[in-house]
Amino acid sequence: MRFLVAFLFAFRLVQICSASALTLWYLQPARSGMNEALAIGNGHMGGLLFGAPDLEHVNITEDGFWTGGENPSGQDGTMGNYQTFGDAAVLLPAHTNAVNYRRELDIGTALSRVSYEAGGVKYQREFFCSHPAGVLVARFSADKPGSYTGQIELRDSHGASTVVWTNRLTAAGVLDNGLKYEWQIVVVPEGGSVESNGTSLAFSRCDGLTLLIAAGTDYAMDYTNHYRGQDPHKRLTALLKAASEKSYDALEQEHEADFWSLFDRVTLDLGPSSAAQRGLPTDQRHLEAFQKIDPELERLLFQYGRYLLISCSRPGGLPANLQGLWNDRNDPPWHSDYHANINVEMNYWPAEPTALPECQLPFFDLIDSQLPAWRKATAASPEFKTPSGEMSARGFAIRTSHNIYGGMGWKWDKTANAWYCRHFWEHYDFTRDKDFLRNTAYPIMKETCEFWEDHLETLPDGRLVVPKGWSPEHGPTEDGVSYNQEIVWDLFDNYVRAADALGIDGEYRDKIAAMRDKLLAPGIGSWGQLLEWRTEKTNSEPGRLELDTRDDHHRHTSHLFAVYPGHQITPATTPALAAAAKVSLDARGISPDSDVREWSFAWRTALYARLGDGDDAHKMLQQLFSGRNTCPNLFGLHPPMQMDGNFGITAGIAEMLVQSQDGEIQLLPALPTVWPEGSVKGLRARGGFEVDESWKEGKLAGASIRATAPTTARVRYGAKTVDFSVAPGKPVTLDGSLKRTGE
Ligand code: FUC
Repeated sequence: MRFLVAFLFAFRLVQICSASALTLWYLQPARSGMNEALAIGNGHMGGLLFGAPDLEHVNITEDGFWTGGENPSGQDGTMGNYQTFGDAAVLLPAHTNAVNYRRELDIGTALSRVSYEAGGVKYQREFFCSHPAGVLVARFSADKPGSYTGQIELRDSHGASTVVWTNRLTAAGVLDNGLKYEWQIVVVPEGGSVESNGTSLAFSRCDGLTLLIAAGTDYAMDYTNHYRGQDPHKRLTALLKAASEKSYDALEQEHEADFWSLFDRVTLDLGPSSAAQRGLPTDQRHLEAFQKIDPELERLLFQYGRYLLISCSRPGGLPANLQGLWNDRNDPPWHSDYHANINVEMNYWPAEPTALPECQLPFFDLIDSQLPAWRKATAASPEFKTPSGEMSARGFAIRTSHNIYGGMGWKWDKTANAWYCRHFWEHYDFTRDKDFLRNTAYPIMKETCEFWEDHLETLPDGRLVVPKGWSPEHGPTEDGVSYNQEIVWDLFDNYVRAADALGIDGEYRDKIAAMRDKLLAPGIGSWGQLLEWRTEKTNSEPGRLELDTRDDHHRHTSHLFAVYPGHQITPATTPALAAAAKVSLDARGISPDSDVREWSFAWRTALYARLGDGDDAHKMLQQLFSGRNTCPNLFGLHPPMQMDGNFGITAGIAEMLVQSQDGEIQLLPALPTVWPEGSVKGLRARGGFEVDESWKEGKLAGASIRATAPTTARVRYGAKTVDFSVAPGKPVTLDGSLKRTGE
């Protein structure tokens, strides 16, 4: 038994030491929520932590808390907004003139802490948001007894009054759309006393306090019941009862065990930073890293995307929206909604390659729950008359924005339906979960193929085009836009592979394969660029960006979808188109006074990686550290704050290290010269593979390939390839020349 305790202690020590390098830390409290506060979440409920000594406030959100409804008009202004519950406030009037202040978020353990000294007392706060317990936990402790006197308020953002009962504060209400919501704070004192003082709880001379917070609504991902389920009261009360019957340590241990079961699947080492860099608070450090490479901060940025995805997207909940899970206002930018023309897809780019496949399930669940409303809206829209003039009868289309009630807003994004299908296919391709493919992915992929079978138009030369498409958010609406063509190609190609994997629908599979091969492919323009539209533009929209010229620095690189996330254009299989894509990508540029945004850099990191250019990929990554593209809390900054870049850069870094879109596992396909040595463990590759690799002096030092089922693998490093069989539990290890070792 003693050995086990010693081992666990040592293990925890190692975790804390390695985790400490994965810590965001600051020497002052947060002033603004979305830009400075530190985020914790359990996939459903989230907290933003501000950390002021005399007033801790925890902004609370929960993923189903939306106004709006099915919004049949499709008007952007009537689709509703993601809401915030408001703030749990802990007022500590005596905690002024604090010294030795530090606030931190340790993403290796998903714990946030605040420490300071005031009046000769050392104070500590610790916060986490537990997935297993379903509550947010905040613990206040001190090195002297009786040091906590103050009050706790529940500040509801919709003005609901607080009901106070012994050690519990509750606020509940109903939004204009009929959604019921409730949140509760239970206070567990250590010593001292807690009593009601009308609409808040007063505590006096406590040695410490633990707050347990739960929040929820009666939202349900169920169209047939108008997206309503059970009143949240009983569920929240039960969660808090169960949590209050556990010790703080027990709650923390079960939280950390749950978090580590996902987070610890992938470790990354990009080499050492300097002691000077490690000694900088994060709000200063990231600005320096924009100028001078900081490998440990780049590693933290990679793991931050995984931390945020685990914290805001867990099975049973709703997917990450434009702000992930967090939101401190009831009229957030772009509704804090799901944008279908790059943003929500980017949120999920890291899920499969960085070993978080279950974090993508909420995206599939939401899509599935919205389909009845989306089909209805599409069938009713004159925008989707078929070439023969019929109203759309099969499948669905999506507008650029959507909420959680089947409601959509702004312009239709013609091929977002096919882009969403790519995520279902990728989940299968990485996990090789045949049941998921058969029961979940294949039906929506086939339905969307049928939609495009009905809607594609045929040019006189027999090539197929998407009619009246648009390259998001600039340029004309016209037939044969590259973005639209590439996404439908991707859908058809993935559908063919899905039908082959299941061995079904051979006749329809052949029909779609033939249509795929007839799709108009993107062309190459006069200055060697990949054409964004069917014909090269020689004019520019009055007052807007140049189109199709070297001065077109638009934030979107939609015409490069086929390079990433798609796989139609690769240096190996389509060298001319890949070279043209590079010309277009280089032309988009990185000038801060252009239209480029934080998520643009994430996408461009992945694009350069796919084109085998590690140094330019790293150059894009480094842009993210500038104060123009990243907030002090390392959230992406559009502006305003937006989270897709946080997820996208994690995927982009993974793409620099391992790729698998060409039917083989490519090791170090885009290693930048600024990462001369390092290692990564646990990345996933299509085909059900897990990949470890290390490198020294910029060259592969070794790799280990594991499989979740018996299969064969082809591994590539540079011009060399090796083929071998892999079985579960029998990893294949290779040296830097791809020679098998350890046999
Ligand atoms: C798309 C982008 C914008 C922004 C918005 C949320 O419209 O073009 O830059 O990211 O989504």
